[in-house]
Amino acid sequence: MVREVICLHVGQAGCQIGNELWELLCLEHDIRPDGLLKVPEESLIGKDDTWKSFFSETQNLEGRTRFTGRCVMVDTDPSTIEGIMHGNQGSFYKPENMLSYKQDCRGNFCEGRTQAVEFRIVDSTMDRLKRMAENCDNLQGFLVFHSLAGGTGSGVTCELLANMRDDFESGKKVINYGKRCGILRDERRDLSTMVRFGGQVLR
Ligand SMILES: Nc1nc2c(ncn2[C@@H]2O[C@H](COP(=O)(O)OP(=O)(O)OP(=O)(O)O)[C@@H](O)[C@H]2O)c(=O)[nH]1
Ligand SMILES: [Mg+2]
Repeated sequence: MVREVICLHVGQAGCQIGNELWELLCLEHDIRPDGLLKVPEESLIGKDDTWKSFFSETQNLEGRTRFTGRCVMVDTDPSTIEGIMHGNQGSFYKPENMLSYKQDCRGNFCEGRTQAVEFRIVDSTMDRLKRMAENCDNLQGFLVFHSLAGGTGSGVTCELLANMRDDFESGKKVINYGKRCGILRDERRDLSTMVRFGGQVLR
């Protein structure tokens, strides 16, 4: 049985690394950037389908199976998502699961938390996550990708994780909740964010 995993990508680093990840996953599983299979559909019959944990299936207008990532991408800065949607892999994602807003949080954790509430980023993201979770038969958990230095990656993620804990953990829908891939690149900036907001960022 497929045990679904939902990926949440937050902020520039989270979304860009996510885009690279999906490109790789598609290559590994013979899926074209537009979500259609490179191999005949019949060749998958009877084969192990555990790889479908990461992909959801839909039908295109011609009745062919089309795969799309079980993922939500969110960034306060509109240019990240725009870049991804205009890139190679753009047509692979469902547009309604790609959320972007007006301007970034300038590496400020508090700004991230403020925007998350003020612009209802948390509400919209949770809505997408819940809808995705409802379409799963055996949801295994979430993978959350975000940087620690960015204002969106730290602040918005912090708000989202609090909500995800409330909404998903109690119903035992999620067994292995919230594996987070913190991205550390610019060490000085990242460390200062962690020191300042350590208790809140790294729960
Ligand atoms: N590995 C990797 N690191 C990245 C990438 N983009 C940004 N970073 C790193 O992420 C940190 C900055 O965080 P960002 O993700 O850009 O910030 P953000 O979450 O968009 O937040 P704001 O822009 O402040 O709203 C820096 O350390 C960057 O070096 C990327 O594509 N790959
Ligand atoms: Mg940004």
